[in-house]
Amino acid sequence: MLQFAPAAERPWVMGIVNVTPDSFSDGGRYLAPAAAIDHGLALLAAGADLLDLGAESTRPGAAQVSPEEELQRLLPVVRELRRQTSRPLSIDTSQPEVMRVLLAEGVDMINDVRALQQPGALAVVAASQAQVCLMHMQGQPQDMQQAPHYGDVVSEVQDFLDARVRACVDAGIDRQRLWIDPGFGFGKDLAHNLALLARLDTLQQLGCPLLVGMSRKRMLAQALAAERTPEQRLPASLAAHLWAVEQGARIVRVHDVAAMVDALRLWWSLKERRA
Ligand code: 8Y4
Repeated sequence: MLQFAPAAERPWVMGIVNVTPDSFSDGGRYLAPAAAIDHGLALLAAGADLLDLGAESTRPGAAQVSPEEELQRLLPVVRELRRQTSRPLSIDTSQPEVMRVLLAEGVDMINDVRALQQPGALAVVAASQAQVCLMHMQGQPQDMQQAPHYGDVVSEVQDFLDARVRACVDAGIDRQRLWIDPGFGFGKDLAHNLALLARLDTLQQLGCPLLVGMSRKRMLAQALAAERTPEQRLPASLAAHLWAVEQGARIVRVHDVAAMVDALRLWWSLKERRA
């Protein structure tokens, strides 16, 4: 079995593949899978260690998608990528039925922004051998950015993730399969995001490896106090993710794989010199 980013190894780059049909194109239904497959293969060629495939838009304000629709989008993409690569495939989903079907297709990881809280999700993952990423979110994507509020954001996120780790272990999911993620931008304002990033090392106390994703997110422009389109956020993204790996993050979830791989390669060569 494939070792999943062990501690002694360099951090891994997870490439983001969106499998959402272009609503402006009638051909979306047919073209979307081919475009997503091509994009996934291109990210692997650019050095991605694994891919995260998602069909539900979890951006602030996005509408929900039925499990049937999610599967219709994801299945052809998962099948073809599974045929073409042995690199791990992660699925960004919260729906147990989507998890069940795609785990049977051989995916390696479930990346759930709702941390397996949907009824039935724990049991579906427990019946597999897959890795799972438990992410923190306050509220739901439709309303999460309206009024995020915390007393102490770091300890509240830590307590939530601790409770979800316990729920997983109680449901029969091996601790060794669990990843944790503070969920940058998910029901958090700039101050919350920066507090979590600055103190990311404290989440290590939970004993699970950390996965983080800040690629192209608004917090990067806000931190610079500057107008930056999502594509213009790359320099800040590289700095933020290098900071995160310095604090112990072991997988970074990004759009711009080639740039992140270069940045991490340099960072890792310096780490190894000191080892
Ligand atoms: C531009 C492009 C601006 C994308 C914002 C975004 C995370 C995640 C997402 C994360 C984990 C996103 C599915 C939000 N973020 N999964 N998923 N961690 N584990 N927004 O931070 O990329 S989607």
